[in-house]
Amino acid sequence: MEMTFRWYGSSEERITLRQIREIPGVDGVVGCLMDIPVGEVWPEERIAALRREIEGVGLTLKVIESVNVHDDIKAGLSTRDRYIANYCQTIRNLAHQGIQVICYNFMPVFDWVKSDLSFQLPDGSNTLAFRGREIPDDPNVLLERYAQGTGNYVLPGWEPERLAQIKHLFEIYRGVGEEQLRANLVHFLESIIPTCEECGVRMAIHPDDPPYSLFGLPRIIKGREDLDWLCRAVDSPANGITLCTGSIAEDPSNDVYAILAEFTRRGRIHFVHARNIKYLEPGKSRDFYEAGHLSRDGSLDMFKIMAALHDNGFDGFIRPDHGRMIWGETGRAGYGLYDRALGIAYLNGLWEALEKRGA
Ligand code: DNO
Ligand code: MN
Repeated sequence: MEMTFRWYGSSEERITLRQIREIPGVDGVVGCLMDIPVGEVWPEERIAALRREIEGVGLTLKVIESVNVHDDIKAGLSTRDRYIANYCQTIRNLAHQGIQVICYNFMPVFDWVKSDLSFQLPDGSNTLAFRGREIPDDPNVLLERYAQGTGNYVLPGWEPERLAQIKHLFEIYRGVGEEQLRANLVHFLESIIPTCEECGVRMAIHPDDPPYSLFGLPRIIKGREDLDWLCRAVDSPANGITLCTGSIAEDPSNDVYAILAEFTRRGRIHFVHARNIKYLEPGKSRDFYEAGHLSRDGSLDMFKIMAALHDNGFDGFIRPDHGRMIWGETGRAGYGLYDRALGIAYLNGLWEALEKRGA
């Protein structure tokens, strides 16, 4: 297992690489180039510069999150070929610079959706939450809410330039149901996986967050059956998964421990987002907030999560997912320094206990 920490790059971050280096038990940074427009090639010299910066403080850059997929590919427009060719070139450029895993998602229009970006917790901290009744019918209302709540921070997956064309985005998905979206994902994977195999890169799809349809848009990576379908659709270890425990568990009928165990055993989990969530009304709704990482703070058993990985031979990359905002920190929702660092200490502690248990 290699422990990592997501970092958006020095021009985007208040958190420094030196701070990340001082978190005990971090091996590497999960990096990205936030300013490359979706669909364009990531220039190799930019990747090399990022890698030099990260390696300069003694950390590694082996995972990228995300290389986003252009909506023309997801919607299956005839213009997709150009974007697929660009994606393949980005894969080659990343591979040249030592990248092993690329995280991506296949959610139409929006990446993750939450109703609250700073939901108050009794201990004084705040966190991301999802309350179904707070989700507006009009996604523009959500966009405005996000823009107000985050100051100058661009939320990953909610890039303003792209979402400015939200009407157009919804239009291109008209008539694209789940079946068509699946066909478009298969076309994408069949086009890129040979390149990945050639250059030793593994793709790792992030599950839908939340794992059910919102705003009438189709969603296809929601649970065990979808992941099984994905693995079979293009049967290569290069076609893998980012198992995000929080996202999968947002549908309480998903058995997150069994899913982790099965797909680790099948060699398809290349990257894990470990986070806990707390159901607000268990049995009544799917509402939740993102809790601190500890089992006792949320509804998931983080020991069982780490055990499912450990006992099935997980040897990929892992990172704490979102953290709460604590100790007065402000900034990009979910991506502060302190709570994610605490998450790392805890996850590493669980892992050490598992290693020493003397199985
Ligand atoms: C939210 C993240 C997602 C994730 C993408 C992966 O903060 O979990 O934005 O990075 O869905 O493509
Ligand atoms: Mn995640």
